Amino acid sequence: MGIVRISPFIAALTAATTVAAHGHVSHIVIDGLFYQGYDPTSFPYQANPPTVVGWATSQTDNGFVEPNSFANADIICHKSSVNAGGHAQVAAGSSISISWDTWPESHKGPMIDYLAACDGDCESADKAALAFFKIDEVGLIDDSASNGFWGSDVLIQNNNTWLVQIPSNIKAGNYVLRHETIALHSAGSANGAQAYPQCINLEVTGGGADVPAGTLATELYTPQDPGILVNIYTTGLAYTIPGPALIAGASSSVAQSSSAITATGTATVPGGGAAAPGTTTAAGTTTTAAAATTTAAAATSTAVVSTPTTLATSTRAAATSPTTAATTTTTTAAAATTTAAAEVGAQSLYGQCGMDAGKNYAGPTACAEGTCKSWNPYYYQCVATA
Ligand SMILES: [Cu+2]
Repeated sequence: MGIVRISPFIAALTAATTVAAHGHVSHIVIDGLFYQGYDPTSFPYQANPPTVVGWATSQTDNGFVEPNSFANADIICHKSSVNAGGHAQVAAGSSISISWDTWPESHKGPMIDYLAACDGDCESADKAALAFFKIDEVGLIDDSASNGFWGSDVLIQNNNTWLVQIPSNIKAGNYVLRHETIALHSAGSANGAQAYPQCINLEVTGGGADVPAGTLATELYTPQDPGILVNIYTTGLAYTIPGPALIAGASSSVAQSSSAITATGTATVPGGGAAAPGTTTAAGTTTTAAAATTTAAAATSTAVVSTPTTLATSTRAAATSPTTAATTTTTTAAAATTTAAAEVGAQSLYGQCGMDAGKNYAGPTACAEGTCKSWNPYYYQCVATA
């Protein structure tokens, strides 16, 4: 919630959900590389927060943007957003796994993803000029379930993770990914919907020639849209997902699954290479007992450098060549063997550790190297000790 409502009547109606924790995108995974997102609940209080791929916001309470603000800048990349200092590289046609730290079951609504091309680096792009085109949308899936089964329910079922495919037909370049859910539990009242936009800087490689037309974020929605002002507590609801139509070549959604993390990526900063705290070298074994799959990963991941166009061409050419040197071997072992291996000893760096909330993880709880960090209730990982 985060909003003190004026009407006592409405306040009483929504009181049951006011204690639920909202969330934010804690990290993304691209081709096994883990990139930290912006944590609005802790970074604003740090003297030197890390440079990440997620846009900074001022919403320290994990709050939302209300429909009455849909025409102002808060709707672009959340409240008082500031460009992310770095970006992650992704090949057109491949998928990005976007993980929220948590999401309340009561906050039902669509999952929507947009891209906006940056004129130059996204780190310095004018957010008010970003024109977003829609690449993914999932709204009401099944109205027969109690209060419906929504895109947000799929997110929760997939450990608060959403998989989105970057269309293969778009032109290579720098883009802001605007990932969003709109909670509709109070949307039957005027100004009751809650938008939670989350922005990430991407450098899309490969791709085609398409340069889709976009819409300014301040023009995506109005408070009166049928997908914004809507009572979801009715039967026979035909829900209309707000915003423009999907672009040609976008899949409305890809099958949701979780992505294995094999190494930690470092946000790339324009002209500077890897962001602090520097290059990460991973060498270890990640064992997922439930899947009976052992992934041996030895990867050195340094995200690709993008140099501002103000630098000399020769410098740019040198700087934009990939510096990632990764060797990843995946072998599928017999379940008995893998499980036995998983239950003894401590987890290696970048492997899963700890205990997940669903108790679906049966691997090592301790880290042989690094410390066990909780990214969300379902995923703990051995990360390098700072
Ligand atoms: Cu809420």
